[in-house]
Amino acid sequence: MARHTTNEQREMMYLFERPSDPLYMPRAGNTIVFNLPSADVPSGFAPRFGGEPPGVINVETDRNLPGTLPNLVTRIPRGSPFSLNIREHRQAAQVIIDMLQKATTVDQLRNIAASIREEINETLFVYALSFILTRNKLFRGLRVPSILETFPSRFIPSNIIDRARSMVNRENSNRNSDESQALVINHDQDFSGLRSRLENRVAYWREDFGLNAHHWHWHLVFPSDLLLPTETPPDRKGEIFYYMHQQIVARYDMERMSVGLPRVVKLDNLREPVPDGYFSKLRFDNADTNPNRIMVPGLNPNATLWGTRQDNTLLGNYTRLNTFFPVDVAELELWRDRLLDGIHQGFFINAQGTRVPLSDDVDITDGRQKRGIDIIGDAFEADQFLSPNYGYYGDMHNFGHVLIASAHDPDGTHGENLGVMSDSATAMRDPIFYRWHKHIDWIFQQYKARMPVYTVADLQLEGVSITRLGVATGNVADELHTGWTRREFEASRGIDFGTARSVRIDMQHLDHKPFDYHILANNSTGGPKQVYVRIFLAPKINPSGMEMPLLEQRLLWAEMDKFVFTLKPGANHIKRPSSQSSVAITGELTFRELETGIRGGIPASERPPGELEEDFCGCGWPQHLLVPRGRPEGMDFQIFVMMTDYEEDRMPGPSGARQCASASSYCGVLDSRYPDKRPMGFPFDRLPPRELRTPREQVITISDLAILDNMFVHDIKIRFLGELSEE
Ligand SMILES: [Cu+2]
Repeated sequence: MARHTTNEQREMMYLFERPSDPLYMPRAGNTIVFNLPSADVPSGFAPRFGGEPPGVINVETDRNLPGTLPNLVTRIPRGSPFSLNIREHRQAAQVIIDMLQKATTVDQLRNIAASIREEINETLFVYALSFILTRNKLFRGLRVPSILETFPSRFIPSNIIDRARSMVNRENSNRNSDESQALVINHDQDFSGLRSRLENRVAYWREDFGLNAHHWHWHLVFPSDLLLPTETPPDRKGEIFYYMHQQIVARYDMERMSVGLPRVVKLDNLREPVPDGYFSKLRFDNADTNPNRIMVPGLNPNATLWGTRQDNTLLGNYTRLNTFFPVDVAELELWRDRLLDGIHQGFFINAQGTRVPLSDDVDITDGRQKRGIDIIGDAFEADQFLSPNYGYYGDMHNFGHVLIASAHDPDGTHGENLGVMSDSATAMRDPIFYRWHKHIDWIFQQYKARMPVYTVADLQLEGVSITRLGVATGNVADELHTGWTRREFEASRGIDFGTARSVRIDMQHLDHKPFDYHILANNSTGGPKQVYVRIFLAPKINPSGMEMPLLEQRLLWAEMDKFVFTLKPGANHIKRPSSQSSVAITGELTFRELETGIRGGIPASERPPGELEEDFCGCGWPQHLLVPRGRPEGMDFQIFVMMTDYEEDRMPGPSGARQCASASSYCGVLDSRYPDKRPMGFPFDRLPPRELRTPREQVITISDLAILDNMFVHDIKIRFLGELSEE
C-alpha cells in the first residue's frame, strides 16, 4: 500500500469540506486557503481570514483536463439529487472517475479534482473522488472523511440546521461569546413524522445516521456498472447485494417487532396506491449555482427540498424530459416476470440466446463458475456489464428506486426534485425502502426455495461439539442492554454557518452496552481443529405469542459475527467481545481525526501500522445498531452458534494483510475474494430440512436443528433501558 503524508491526507480532505462552497473560499475555520488559477476565482475576490497567515494549498491546471466537461455531466445541476439508480448519472460518474483516474500522483489528483469541483454536482464530486480514493491502489492510504460531516443536510432535519444557524447569528453579535468554544445544538428525538403514525415508531432506526452512512458506503463499494479500467468486479457482487439487503430487512423486522409492529409487508403490486407517504424534512445546502444549467422539467433550480410523497400515491411512468432512460411501470412488471420466469425454469437466457443454468450447488473455488444467486443478483441490481442479459432482464432494482422517488412528479412538470429513495445516503429513511426490498427479497427467496435443503452431511462437523453458549453484559448473564446514547459531530465541516467556529450537532441515538459471547466447545478430532464460528440472532416469539417455527423465523436470523478459531483438543472456552463483530464497524473517520491524525485519543505515530487502513474503509453495519432495541420488560431472543470446517469453507487466496476486512460479512474484503465459500447467510439461506437423520428428528423450531453437535441455540433477553447511563 502506498504511504501518504499527513499533509497529503489533509490537502485531499479539504476538497470534501463544504461541498457547496466554492473552493476559493477559505476552509478549516479560515485557516486554510486554496491558491487557485486566477480563472477559477471571481475578479475582486480575496479570501478573508483570521490573524495568522493561513496554510496555502497550491492548485495548478492539469494538462489532462478537457476544456469543457461533457454535457452528460453538466446537465446534473448542483444542489439537486445525484442518483446511482439513474443510469445516465452512473454514466456521468464514470466520466468523472475516468478523468480523476488519469492522475498518477496525489498532487495531480488534487489538481484535477479541484479544477472540476465547482463545475459538477457536489454529490457526484464526492462520490467519484471517494471512489478513486477507496479503489485506486495509488491513493488507497488516503482516507475519505465522514459522509455525515460532508453532507449534514442528508442526515439532519432542516429545522435543526436552521436552529444552529440562528445560534451562530446570535453568538456572532454577542460580545461575551467565547470564540474558542464550539457551538453545540442538540438533536433529540425529532424525526420526520409523529409517533402517532405507527410506522414512525421505528423512525429512530430508519433515520439513524450510521445506518444511512453504511448504505452510502456499501453502494460505493458495490455500485452498478462503475469500475476502474484496471479492476475486476468485486467477488460475488450479485450475491452480496442479495445478502446485505436481506439482512437489512431482517434487522428492520426485529426492530419493528421490538416496538410491537408487524413485520414489513412487501410492495408487490405496482398498480396499487402506495399507502405510506414520506416527508423527509431534509433540504439541499444550496441552490443551483451552475450558470450553464439546462432549464427543462425535472431540473428546477428553485427546488431546494427533496421530493416528498403523499399517502396513497400511485406510481407513474418516469418520463422526465431530461432523461435518456425513461421507464414505465409496465417495463418493471415485465422485468419482474422475466426474472421470476427464469428462476422457476431454472435458467436465464443470455444475450446470445444461450441458457445460463441457475444453481447454488456449484464449486466457486476457481472463480470460473457463479452460483445462481450471484447471477440473479447481477441481473437484478442490475449491472449492465455483469447481467446475463441487461436488455432482457432490465434494471429492476434501480428503476424501482427511481419510480418511487419520482412518484410525486413523474414527468417533472412540478419542478420537484426526486425523493430520498434516489440517494443511497437517504433512501433508508423512507418506510417504502423496506417494502420495496422485501419484494425484491421475495423474488430471491423464490429461487432459494427451489434449492435442495441442506442435508445433515452439509450441516454437521464431525468431532466438534458445542456444549454451552451464553452472552454476558458486564456481570449480567444472558441479557443484552440497549438504550439511548449521544454522539457529537462537526456540522460546520459540511455546511457554511458563517462563522470560523466549530458548529457541532449532538445527536441522540440507539446503542447497546458492549457484551461478550461465551462458547464452550469440545474437540475430539485428536488434534487442533480450525473452525468458522457463525453467530446469529433472532426473536423467539411471534406476534401471536407463540414460539416461532423455523419456517417463520428463518428470514429473521441476523448475522452477528463470524470468525476463525483454532480449537485445541479437548475442552475450549471461547470468549468473543461484541466489538469485534465481522458485520460492524465503529464509525467513520471525522475531519478532525484526519486533520490531527488522532483517533480515540491515540496519535497516528503510536498506533500499530495499518490499523487505520484495516478498520476504517467506511463500509460496515454501524456497531451501535448491532443489537435490536428489545423491550423495557425484556424481549425473548435466541442466539444460534454453528461451527463449520474452516479448511473446507475458506476461500483460498493470497495471505498477508487484507484491506478493509473488518466488516467482511456484509462488505467483503477489498481486492480479495469473499473469505467464506458457503452461500451467504448459510445455513438460513435455504428452507430448513423437514427432518434430520430419522423421521423422529423432525425440524419444527431452531432447537430441533440445533440437536446437531456443532450447533447450539440459547435463549436470551434484550432489555431496553431508556437512557444508557455512563459508567
Ligand atoms: Cu441498497
